[in-house]
Amino acid sequence: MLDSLKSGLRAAIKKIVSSGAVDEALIKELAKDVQRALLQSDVNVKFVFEITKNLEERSLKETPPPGLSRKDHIVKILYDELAKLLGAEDEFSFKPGITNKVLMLGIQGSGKTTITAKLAKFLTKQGYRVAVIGADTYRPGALTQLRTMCEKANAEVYGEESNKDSPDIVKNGLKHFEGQNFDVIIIDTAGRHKEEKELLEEMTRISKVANPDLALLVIDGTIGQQCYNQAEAFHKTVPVGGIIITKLDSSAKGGGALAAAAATGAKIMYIGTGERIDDLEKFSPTRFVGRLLGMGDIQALLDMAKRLETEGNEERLKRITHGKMNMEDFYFQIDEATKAGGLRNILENMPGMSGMVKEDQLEQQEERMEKWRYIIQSMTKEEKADPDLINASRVKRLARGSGWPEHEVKELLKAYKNSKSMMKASKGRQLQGMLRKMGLG
Ligand SMILES: Nc1nc2c(ncn2[C@@H]2O[C@H](COP(=O)(O)OP(=O)(O)OP(=O)(O)O)[C@@H](O)[C@H]2O)c(=O)[nH]1
Ligand SMILES: [Mg+2]
Repeated sequence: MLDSLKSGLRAAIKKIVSSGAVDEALIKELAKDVQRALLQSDVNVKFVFEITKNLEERSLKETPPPGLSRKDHIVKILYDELAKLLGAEDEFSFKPGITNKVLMLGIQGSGKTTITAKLAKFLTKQGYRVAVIGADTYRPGALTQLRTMCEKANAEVYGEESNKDSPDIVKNGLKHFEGQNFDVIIIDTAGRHKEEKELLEEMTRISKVANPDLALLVIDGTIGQQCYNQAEAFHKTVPVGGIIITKLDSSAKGGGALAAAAATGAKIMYIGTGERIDDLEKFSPTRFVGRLLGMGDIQALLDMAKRLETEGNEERLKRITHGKMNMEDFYFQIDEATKAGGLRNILENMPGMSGMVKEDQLEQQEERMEKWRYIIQSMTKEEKADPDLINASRVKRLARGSGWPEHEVKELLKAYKNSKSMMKASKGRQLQGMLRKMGLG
């Protein structure tokens, strides 16, 4: 998926990471590389320039937060700017106590019928009562296709084989389902390729009858740049409340996804990743961009950067880097580094960090953390503030209190002392340095 964009962006990042010092020329070069990669993947020119302009300006102006190197910070900015375009994650907000009407929009073959069935199943599984209306009077066998697919979702389909008046079918369908306490009614519509004007007019008429609570635009992820105009045209006709991109399992260019989101201001909510009824994924902008940049889910790194940015932690980092770390600071450090579920993945893929963290080491570290958590909990306030107080008899007490043997307590104290003195020596500004000093590298 998204191969050319992926390789273009990754090459750009690699250049940054493998360069010597970061200077203006290098940042400008990065912006150019990113520009080229995005344009080649059919992202709309306007957005390409917006992204790269922000990337350049922010990279030159902003100081990296404590814990992130300049290079990592630039990568984070690139990530931010791409994710910003896609918006935050969006979820259905169906109103309780009423029947929410969802109108599907999209051109021929975009995947409306498939998505209708996928959503019917997905929402039913979430506990919603879902019904479907088939209002495609163009495609031969449209209703049969819809019924066959919706059978797998156990959703009732209303349709009229011989009626050619789609707004009329919608009206009759809504009447048919009235009073049956459905939470959601999904209306599958026709798509026509060439006669866009007629299609949009038909959607206007259906929309008047249906008065939808949500119009979902279904876009074929393989079509690239055309996405923008298509999305814009639909949005002008019936305001689009959410976007679903289909066929992202094939060799989609993916830039179109960015473009469609930008054209309507609506969020991409779900993606179709195959022809089977369960091939529906919730769309996550962070994961999408993370995948693009080859960093797995970058969210954990961002969360950490955010945590490190907060004031309290700055104090803490000052203490740590000045060799004044106490036991709680020590614990905080390892905890940050070992929020490994997400971090593991990120560190592996993070520019400049790949190969640094080995799987079994992380696992060992997680186990050790678990023990240390108990031991530290058994310490008094004074001991936490000044671990040097912990003499042989206190070690015995801590071992008893935590349920771990004495040598584990001693190992914790040794790791703490090591870390403290090495931090002091290195002034450990960088996360990378931090991890290595703690024995993770
Ligand atoms: N690989 C893949 N194929 C898909 C996906 N979604 C839909 N398709 C296929 O794309 C084709 C068109 O899908 P439909 O759901 O019929 O599209 P539509 O928008 O209802 O088409 P019209 O009714 O003609 O407007 C079908 O062959 C689907 O199996 C997907 O996520 N991945
Ligand atoms: Mg269809």
